[in-house]
Amino acid sequence: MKVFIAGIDGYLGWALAQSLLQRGHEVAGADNMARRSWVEEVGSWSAVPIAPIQERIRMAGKIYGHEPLFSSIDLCDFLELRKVLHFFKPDAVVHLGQCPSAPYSMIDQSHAVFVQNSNLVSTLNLIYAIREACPEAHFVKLGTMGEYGTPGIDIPEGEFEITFRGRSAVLPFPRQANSWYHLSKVHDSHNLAFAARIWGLAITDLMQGVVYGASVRGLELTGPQLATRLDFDSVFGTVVHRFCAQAVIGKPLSIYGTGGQRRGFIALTDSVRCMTLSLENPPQPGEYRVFNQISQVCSILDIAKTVREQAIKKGIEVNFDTIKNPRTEAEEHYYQPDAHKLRALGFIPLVHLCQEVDCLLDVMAASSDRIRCKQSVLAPKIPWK
Ligand code: USQ
Repeated sequence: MKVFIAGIDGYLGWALAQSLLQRGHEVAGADNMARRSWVEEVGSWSAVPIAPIQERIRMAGKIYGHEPLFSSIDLCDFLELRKVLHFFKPDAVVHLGQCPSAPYSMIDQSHAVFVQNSNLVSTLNLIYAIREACPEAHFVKLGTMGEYGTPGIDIPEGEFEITFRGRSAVLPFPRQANSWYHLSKVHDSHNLAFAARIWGLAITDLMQGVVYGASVRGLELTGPQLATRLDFDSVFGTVVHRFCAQAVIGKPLSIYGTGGQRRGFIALTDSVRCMTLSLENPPQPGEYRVFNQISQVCSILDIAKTVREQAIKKGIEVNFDTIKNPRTEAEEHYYQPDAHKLRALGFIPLVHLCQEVDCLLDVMAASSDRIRCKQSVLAPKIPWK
């Protein structure tokens, strides 16, 4: 299959590209290196060094026997994007090329506008370019579990059956996102459902939970060319990575509020496997399907305890720091998302949280000098209000 990855230089994009190459798929990708500059803007860098994209692409060609076609375009540049899709004619397009940070979108007015503008425009450009250049292609779009928020009832996969004033219908499940970033994904979801409906595009919208991990089973993600980026700062680092980074440099784990917030989590290995399953099992033309992409649900306190348990085994002492929550979010709540559709395609989670935390602690420990010299970016500085 020919797969075009928008955002091939990112955390998920670079891992997925290598996994697809290893499975014998033909890969092309685009990236404008924005993720590198956003992380630099907030004063941080990846815990593991990563090479310039051209070096990464060359190395991928050497290792997997096929060099991905790479375009350094901005997804907001429709004319360039359209040219690339006309040239490559993919069977599938995966959109991983968005700003993924809730705190970044909450910095101020210009960051909120930037995140919603570039995220929404990139998706709209991709659906228009697909419609024109490769209307049969399957569009796999990365959404987020955060679209649903914490509604206090079970969370279905995208839609649910509702009875109102005596009439029943299957309707989109309400979205109650908690940041301008998460809301950008909500708006995307509506745009995608509409595109499938009017043009017959085949679309998969992945509601992914918090991803963690530095490894992908079956791949050697070592060295700056093959490793995928690993952020730990308070803006682009996600909670598992941040706790592991804090543990290895002897800082207390920054639990926001009570730590009772519950989320769906998934290891990088399993995220890549889920995306691959979606790609290899496309929907029908005109079908817009939503998958909840998580492998387990736990609280932030559970994550902190797991990091502490694994760290203790390595002789690392870990303390907790319960700090005032910079976000406006529920801290004690019901959280029960469905996650059946990917299982029906054959997904069985391979990696358990404690296994990958064990591995992450080793990776972070080997990078502790890089983390220590950027430790001022560990403390959260962006309040929601
Ligand atoms: N949290 C802490 N301490 C920290 C960092 C985070 O307690 O040091 C808490 C937050 O308050 C939040 C939870 O951990 O309740 C998750 O925060 P996060 O920063 O790990 O993740 P989040 O901002 O929700 O966003 C991340 C990715 C985003 C993706 C989303 C999936 O950055 O791209 O869409 O996870 S989900 O959370 O399911 O919406």
